[in-house]
Amino acid sequence: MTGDRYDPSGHMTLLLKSFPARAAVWKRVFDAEGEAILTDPSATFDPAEVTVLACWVPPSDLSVYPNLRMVLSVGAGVDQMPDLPPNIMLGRTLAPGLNAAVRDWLVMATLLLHRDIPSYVSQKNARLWQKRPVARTRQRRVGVMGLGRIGRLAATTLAGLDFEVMGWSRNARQIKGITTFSKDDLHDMLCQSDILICVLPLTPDTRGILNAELFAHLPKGASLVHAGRGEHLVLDDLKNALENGALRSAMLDVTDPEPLPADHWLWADDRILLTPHVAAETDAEEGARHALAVLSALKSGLPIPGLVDLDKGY
Ligand code: NDP
Ligand code: OXD
Repeated sequence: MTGDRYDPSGHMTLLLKSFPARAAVWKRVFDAEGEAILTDPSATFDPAEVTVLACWVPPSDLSVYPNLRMVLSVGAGVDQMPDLPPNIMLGRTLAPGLNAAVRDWLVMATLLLHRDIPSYVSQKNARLWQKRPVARTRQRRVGVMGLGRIGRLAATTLAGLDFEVMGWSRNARQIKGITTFSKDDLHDMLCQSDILICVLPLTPDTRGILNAELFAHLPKGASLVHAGRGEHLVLDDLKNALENGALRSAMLDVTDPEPLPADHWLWADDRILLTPHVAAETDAEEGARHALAVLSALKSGLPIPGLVDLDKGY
């Protein structure tokens, strides 16, 4: 092996497959803690040393790493991961800074739609100075699909801004100041959601969940905020919902496909605000510290932070 630290004493070694800037940060953080890391997959090393592989997407043949115990997503999502052999665990990165960044984006998007900014963008383009009634947050009901680390943070922040906030999750959750709904009660939340936020993980249960049937349950003229995954949203149904007035506006951070082709209708539709999957990005230092916590748990047999439940898919 060349270049990276090599630990022949049986310690766990993490192989990071990522871009050089992230690799440099992880190497510095691991070196400071005296932990073994390989950051150059093209270097020569003994694949038997690799016990954890950190990456966005792993190579197709994992059998080259006979002692691999875990694949760790460097992001919050794991929907991009292929099915792994049953003896290999799957983890996701937990990073408070990433959760906070998505929370910021969701709150920003909600406020933009609450204050009807898409209409003012159109008016600006038409050089039209025309006032609309100023909406109050306490008169706006917001439904949050997904009450995980990010959804909870967004829900409580929005409640702090006086929005009337509801949230929906698989299991019943109790969150102070939020009206919560679980699995089969989605429609009860939808029919009261003037602004609907989606921050669900992408799983077989949630793929295509933002569709015509769901939009039909919203109050007429509702708005959609979406930072989950592009595949949650059926874009043809979004278009129809905007046309038939079921929806008034939307702000999207994720699309299917990504990047969005230059000739896609979304670009030209004034009712849509769009950002290119930038609600958050895992900070390299935070990611490295999470990976260290994973290694420590693996060594000590303690619960592994961010371990994915493969039955649930998140
Ligand atoms: P968590 O795993 O912490 O929470 C997921 C939430 O979704 C939980 O409340 C869970 O319910 C709920 N959920 C999952 N499946 C269902 C279902 N079938 N029906 C109802 N509720 C369901 O995830 P995070 O909050 O950390 O992240 C959520 C997603 O946000 C990520 O998977 C990723 O897709 C997206 N994301 C987007 C980013 C961006 O830049 N746009 C950045 C980071 C994340 P329960 O509580 O009962 O388990
Ligand atoms: C993630 C993302 O999952 O950036 O980390 O969407």
